[in-house]
Amino acid sequence: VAAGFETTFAQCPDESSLRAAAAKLIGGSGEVTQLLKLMPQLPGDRRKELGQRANALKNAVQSAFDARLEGLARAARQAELDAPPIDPSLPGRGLARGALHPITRTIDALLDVFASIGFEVTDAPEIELADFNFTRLGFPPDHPATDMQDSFFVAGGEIGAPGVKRFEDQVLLRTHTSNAQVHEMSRRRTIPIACISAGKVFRRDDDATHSPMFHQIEGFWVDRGISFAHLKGVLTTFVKRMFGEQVPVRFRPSYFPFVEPGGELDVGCTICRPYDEPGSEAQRARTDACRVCKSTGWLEVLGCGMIHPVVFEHCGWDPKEVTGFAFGMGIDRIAMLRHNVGDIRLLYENDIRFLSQL
Ligand code: FA5
Repeated sequence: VAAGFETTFAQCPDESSLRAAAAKLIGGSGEVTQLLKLMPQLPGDRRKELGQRANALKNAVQSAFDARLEGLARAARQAELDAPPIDPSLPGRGLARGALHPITRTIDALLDVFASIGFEVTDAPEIELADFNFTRLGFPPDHPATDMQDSFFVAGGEIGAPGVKRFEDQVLLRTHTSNAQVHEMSRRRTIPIACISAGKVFRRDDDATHSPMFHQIEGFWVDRGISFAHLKGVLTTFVKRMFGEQVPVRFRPSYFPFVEPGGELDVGCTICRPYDEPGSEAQRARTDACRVCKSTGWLEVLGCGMIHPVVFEHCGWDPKEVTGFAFGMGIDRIAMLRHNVGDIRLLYENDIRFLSQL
């Protein structure tokens, strides 16, 4: 019975054949198990002796099985360690591909349109003196935007810090890209000047349509004889290229300290006004229900106007010799419209599940 089990176990090449061989001996109906089941039928004096031997055999089989199982596991581990470290037959892990942020794509599209009209792309600082952000643009010192409540002043850059005695010497995060106008007009001495400048701006705002950091694009054109007609022509061309030929445009009067006259430009709501059926019943119903334009049918896109004579004087130009127009718009709003995003803050949470949908 059970002769040569050590040899049998040693010849088993893997765990499953070893387990099968052991089951033939010490499994539920294995040979050694059967033997043990016979014990109660033996006469008393033989039972003790044979019982001890059968149990010793069972323990020997179990120990041989355990030893071989451990030997097989050790050999498998050693084979793993001895194998080449890389398995070139495994499929590779895909690399996640990055993409430009929707705000960056919108900035690129806007700059492209103005560059194609002939505007030069320029940069202006995000950390700025109140002089360039407010004073030279003709903001009166008591204008609400100049207040601590509305703008982020840089620590150590407030009045009272070393070298900061006057309002205009204070340092703040720029509240709009209109500082680009001041830098370019103060730096350059030849006309024409036609520039476009995009970047981050900062205000103490925070809700679904206002973020403390957002993006603006500023454009301006200075030369002899620039008129409001040039402003309308350039901005209408821009809107048609950006939003489509059929989109309606309107100019409304508005106030900014650095332009006179000043205005705002609205485009027909891109959500509720399809332009093939203007004025129809169906379109009016859609506009009445539209939350994006608050049922007005119009979306405010930018502020604009003729550069104020005071700004020319502050930047070293004679307003009797040159005129110009300027405009500034919020880029985030345009990105929200292009991608139908309801909350501006989603654009800055960098959640890949959101961004990958745009
Ligand atoms: C200005 O900032 C002027 N500098 C624009 C200008 C330039 C007018 C040149 C005339 C000539 P305003 O404060 O309205 O204007 O801001 C312009 C746009 O920025 C707004 O229409 C809006 O789209 C966007 N905007 C303003 N505040 C926020 C905010 N907190 N979050 C996101 N977008 C904002």
